[in-house]
Amino acid sequence: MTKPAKSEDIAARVPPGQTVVENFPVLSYGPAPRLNLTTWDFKVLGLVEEPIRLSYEEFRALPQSKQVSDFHCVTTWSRLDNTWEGVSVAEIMKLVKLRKEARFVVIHCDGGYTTNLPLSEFLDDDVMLAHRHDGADLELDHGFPLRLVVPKLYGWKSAKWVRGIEFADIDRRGFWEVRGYHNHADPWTEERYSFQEDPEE
Ligand SMILES: Nc1nc2c(c(=O)[nH]1)N[C@H]1C(S)=C(S)[C@@H](COP(=O)(O)O)O[C@H]1N2
Ligand SMILES: [Mo]
Repeated sequence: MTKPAKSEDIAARVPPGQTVVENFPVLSYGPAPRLNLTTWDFKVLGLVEEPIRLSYEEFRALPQSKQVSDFHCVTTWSRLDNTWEGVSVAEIMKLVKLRKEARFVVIHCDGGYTTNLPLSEFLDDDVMLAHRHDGADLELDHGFPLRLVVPKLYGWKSAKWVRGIEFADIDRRGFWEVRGYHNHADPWTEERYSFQEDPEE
């Protein structure tokens, strides 16, 4: 058995204004999109030399990895020690050649949700495309068959029902980023709302 973590160790992992939950809340704008795995595909497009399109079988055949990370939703819940299984961003990047102008990423989801992040943060080694959580396939409401996991940023960057990754030279705000949420979303500095953004950036 693993030694129980001391409460002060746990406290150091919880960003300001957050409360740890043991359950796994569902936070979605609208219902889960209808899923059809026979027509499902995953695309990498935008500023790459050759865009790619993978079927569900092709995506599931990619090399797998597993990571444990904490998850922080801007609505103030944090869920610690999530075990995610899926495909690392490094593995996806082996399939394409980025153009040098690429500096930002837009994640496209079934149902029209999008989110944006800087290329450097997308390429962080803890970012992954997950299809399993805590030892089981993702539930539909948690993003099955595929979601992004970005542990260092608030949960709305961890897009569910991902269908495409687009590389761009300019930053385009995603679904929540145009509706008042912060463009960057660092939970440790409480980058919650867009009015907090530095107008110089
Ligand atoms: N496609 C899509 N992805 C999404 C959302 C959404 O509404 N649609 N909500 C985001 C928000 S605000 C959070 S906190 C997390 C919540 O993930 P969970 O529902 O698995 O807890 O998903 C994010 N990804
Ligand atoms: Mo959220």
